[in-house]
Amino acid sequence: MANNRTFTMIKPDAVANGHIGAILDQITKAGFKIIALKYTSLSPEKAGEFYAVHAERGFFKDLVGFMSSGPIVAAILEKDNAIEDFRKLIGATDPAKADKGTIRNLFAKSIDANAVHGSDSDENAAIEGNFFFSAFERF
Ligand code: IDP
Repeated sequence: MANNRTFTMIKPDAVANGHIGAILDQITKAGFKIIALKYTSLSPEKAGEFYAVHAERGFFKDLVGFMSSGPIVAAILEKDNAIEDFRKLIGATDPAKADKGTIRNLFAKSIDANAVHGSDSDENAAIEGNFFFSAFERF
């Protein structure tokens, strides 16, 4: 099943700004099938664990603070070539550099509050999906 699933979060900024419906609409219109979906939140500890790969970066503390600042939506998505196609759909990390019409271009305001997460590899998609969903919660 490699190469056909990715994991996403709608981040606290986009949830707070009322963009859940519009973002899920963009995702499904782009051909992604929702395999698992959850409205939840991250404690600072859980956010630190999720982003552990960035622990040494200067922005880590702000990232953890931001990601635990309010509710998020977590989802597992399915589509051929899911990782690459989803990263194209969301656009560059910095919304100022994201292509027109991408989710970050449309809904994000800054590089830290950038509306959505998208896995960067098949391996991380599986790890991140398992972080949020038990075997009973995904199809
Ligand atoms: P990605 O989310 O586009 O894969 P990563 O480099 O994996 O980007 O960074 C993870 C998250 O960390 C980004 O989505 C963003 O929220 C935050 N981030 C990355 N670079 C910076 C930065 O230079 N300043 C503040 N936050 C950053």
